[in-house]
Parts: sequence; C-alpha cells; structure tokens
Amino acid sequence: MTKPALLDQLRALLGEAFVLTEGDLSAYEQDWRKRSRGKALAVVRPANTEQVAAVVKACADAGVSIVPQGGNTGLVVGSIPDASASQVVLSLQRMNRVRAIDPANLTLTAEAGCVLMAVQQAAETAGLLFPLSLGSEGSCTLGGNLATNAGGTQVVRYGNARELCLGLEIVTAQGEIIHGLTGLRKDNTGYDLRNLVIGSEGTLGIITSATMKLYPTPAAKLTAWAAVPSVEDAVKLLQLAHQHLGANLTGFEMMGQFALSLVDKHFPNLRVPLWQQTPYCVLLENSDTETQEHARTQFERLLETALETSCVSDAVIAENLSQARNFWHIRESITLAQAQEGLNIKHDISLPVSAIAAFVAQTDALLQAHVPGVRMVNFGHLGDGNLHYNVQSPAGVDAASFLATYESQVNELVYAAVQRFEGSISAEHGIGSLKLESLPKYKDPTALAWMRQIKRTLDPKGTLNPGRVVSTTTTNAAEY
Ligand code: FAD
Ligand code: 2HG
Ligand code: ZN
Repeated sequence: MTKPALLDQLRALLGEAFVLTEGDLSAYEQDWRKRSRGKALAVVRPANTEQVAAVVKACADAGVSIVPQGGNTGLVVGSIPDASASQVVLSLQRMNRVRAIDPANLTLTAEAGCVLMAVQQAAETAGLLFPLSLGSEGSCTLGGNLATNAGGTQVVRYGNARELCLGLEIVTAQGEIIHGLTGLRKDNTGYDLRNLVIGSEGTLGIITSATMKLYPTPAAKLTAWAAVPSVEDAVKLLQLAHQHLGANLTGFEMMGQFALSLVDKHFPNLRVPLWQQTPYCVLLENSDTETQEHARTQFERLLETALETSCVSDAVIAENLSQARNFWHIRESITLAQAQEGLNIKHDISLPVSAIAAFVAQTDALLQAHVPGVRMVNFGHLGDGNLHYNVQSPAGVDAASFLATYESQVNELVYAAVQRFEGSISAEHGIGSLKLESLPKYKDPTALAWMRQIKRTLDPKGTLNPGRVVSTTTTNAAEY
C-alpha cells in the first residue's frame, strides 16, 4: 500500500481531524530536552482501544512503523519519530479517562493517556493514594509511566510503576487486543505478559489501559531538609532513617551543591535552604499512619541521632504544608534548572546503596582528571540507589561543543565505573535510542539475546518503535 493510501485509510478510521500531517508538529516530533527532532509521516490520535488496534493493523499491513507516544516527557529519545518522515506517531493523549475506582479492592483503572496528576487526583477524590510521583507528573501519562517503568520519588516505600500495576490492556504489533485488565493480586496462570510489556518502551505492545494499586492515605506527612557533609554521610543518614521510620520512610532524595546552585540561579524565588554551606542536601519524607505529632517526634529523634553522629550538620523540619511543598518543588526543579542551563550528559544509574559513596568519590576524580573543571549535577533517589549523575561542561565552555567532544568518552568512563560497582546504566528512564548502543556493552549477552528473540517473535515486522531498546536489524550478533 502506498503512503497516501495508508493516510486515507487512517483518516477513514479516526476521522480527518485526528490524523495530523500539516502545521507545527514539534510537540510530537521533538524530544523534551530538545536533543533530537524527527519527522513523522503522520501523528494519529485514536479515541479508544479499538481504534488503536485498527491503526496498528493498518500500519502493519502497509509496512509502516509506529512510535507510541504519551506525554513526550521521556529523557532517552524513545517517543519521537526518526528523521525519515515514514513513521506514524500514535499519541494516546485522547484516551484519558479514569474508567473505574474500586475502593474495596484498592484499585483504579485508567486509560493510557491519562496524565499522571489526573490519576493521583482521581485517587485523592476517592480518599485514597496513588503514590507514583515524578517531576513531570503534570504532563507524563500512565501509559508512558508503565512503558518506561517509571520510578520517581516514592519508590523507597511503594516501588516503581511495575510494582503498582496489576493488569494491562495491550494492543499487539498485529493489531490484536490482550484483555488483561485484572485487579487480582494473585494470578499464576502462566508467563507474566504484563511484566514483559512494562518497561518495554513501546517496542512489544501498546498499552491502552491499566489497573493500578491504590493505598490508604497516610494520616500525616512530614518533610525535612538536611545538610550532609558527604555522600557517605547521606548513606549513613539513610540507614538511620530506615531504622527510625521503618515503612514510614516515603522519600529520600539526595542533591549535590552544584545541582542546587542551578535551582538557586534559575528559580531564585524558591529559596533553597542550606545549600551554600554543605556539599550535599537530603530531602526526607515521613508518612505516618498515626498523627502529625507522632511523625514529628519520630523525625526529631532521627535528626538528633544524625546530628550527634555528625552525618548531618544542620536540618530543618517543614513547619507547614507550604514549606513542605517548597522543599519538594526545589527538588523537582533540578531537571528544569538543568534545561535552562544548557544540555549536559545525563546518566540515570543505579548502584548498591553500599557502593554509592565509593563510586562517586572514584568517578568524580576520574572525570576531573579527564575533563578538568567539569561540573557534576549529582542528585537523585538515594533511597533506591538511583543517582542522576549528570556531567555539565566546565564553566565558560559551550554546552554543545562539550557534548560533541566528550559525550561518548564520558559515557564510557561513567558506565565502566557503574559496571565495576555492579550497577545499571539505566535505573528509571529506560534505553530509548539514546542508550541503544551502550546497552550491549553492559547487559548480560544471553539476556540481550533473549530480548532480541522476544522482540522478533512478538513483532517480526518491526512495527512497534523499531530501533529503540534493542536493535534487531544488525547482522553483527556480537554487537546487538
Ligand atoms: P513518553 O515520553 O511519551 O514515552 C516514553 C516511552 O514510552 C517511549 O518509548 C514511548 O514509545 C513509550 N510509550 C508511551 N506511551 C506508551 C503506551 N501507551 N504504550 C506503549 N508505549 C508507550 N522518569 C522517572 O522514571 N522518574 C522521575 O523522577 C522522572 N522525572 C522527570 C522529571 C522531568 C521534569 C521530566 C521531563 C521527565 C522525568 N522523567 C522521570 C522521565 C519521564 O517523565 C518518564 O519516563 C515518563 O514515564 C514518561 O511518560 P510519557 O507519558 O511522557 O511517555
Ligand atoms: C528526576 O529524578 C528525573 O528528577 C530527571 O528522573 C533526572 O534530570 C535528570 O537527570
Ligand atoms: Zn529520577
């Protein structure tokens, strides 16, 4: 089938208004960080699962590949088309209904294009908690969260998107529908297809709806901000927090001085506490099942011990909700502040918590030796062993030329260190196309071979997001 004939078929399936080929399509064609820009054959906006299935079938029959897209907030260039003007972007944004909430079963079922914040709000309206929380929650979607197995700031207590998901409705690469919207917590009826598709970044199936776990809302929530002298001290504080707060510890974020200086520079209204006097700050959250007073007493005991043992040099407990929100706002603004500062080299890595201090000390030194004056935007979800270990050009050096000269060397240096410390080169953002070539160097080769085999079996024509996560086109098996 010719491309014009496919476009006619898509228009007949969805309606003229929902097949976009003209005008400014940059919101769909450019990635969030503005690193890459592609060109789509068309952007299609189906309204329901049957339409998604029909679009996939039509494209598969025509030999045209599809890039599924939610909020387009991904950070690994996985949700935009390539430059060939021959791929269809399938946006799930019109599928944004919360279909059901079952308070007795503690579940919520929503369509894939539901914005994360809307899911959180629907749960809140029902008096319950949907704990997934990311800085991009105002625009990322539930489908995108599941496709990337997103993490965020509550993983230390509630797990990442995978742990929150009970059931999925999926459109396959052939345009069939898997009706898997179960709310069961136990279901051992064979291979776990839900978990195969979660984290597959749109390469194995299109998620059209999901059933997610909800939780009782904590009776009290308290936030604290602590200055810590070193990463080692932050890790000591984490151990103390586990001991003192147990399951009440719902957030533990570490932020380096340079990361906070960027927030201070680009968002001066936020008034970052303590950052000038310390190399690192930590944001802690205590969600109590009892009372606000109980939460405060627990926090005070924790911080007293931390001050006595000198792993904390100073600390503030938020006095009220607005101060707590401001602390979180500062943390969530680091990504935006980096975007304002200019591109840097991002590394979303995870390590055993016990290895993090040594990793940072050694890798900081290696990077300084390699590129003197390089500035580290080091922050992240320390409670999960997940660092955003980002490398910014030395002061006065243009970001674009820094990336052009150093990106691959810096990646190799950092990823080799991650490997030595038995970590992962992608903790929560995924592989996309940005890390496609790095993955084979660090993934177990047999595991990678299984991944390629699964992709080829489920999507033999390469209809769904080809060239992302794994490449199946190379002839060099040793490479991919
Ligand atoms: P998109 O960007 O549209 O797509 C991401 C990938 O999923 C692509 O490969 C796409 O093809 C695929 N996809 C999208 N929808 C579907 C679907 N319905 N079915 C199948 N495949 C699909 N990530 C974290 O994990 N933790 C964070 O703390 C975090 N913070 C962020 C803060 C900011 C300011 C920004 C900009 C990003 C942040 N991210 C974070 C990254 C990003 O928001 C997440 O990866 C998010 O889950 C992507 O959702 P999305 O709807 O925008 O997906
Ligand atoms: C976060 O934790 C996100 O804020 C983005 O995962 C990380 O900007 C980054 O590198
Ligand atoms: Zn993160």
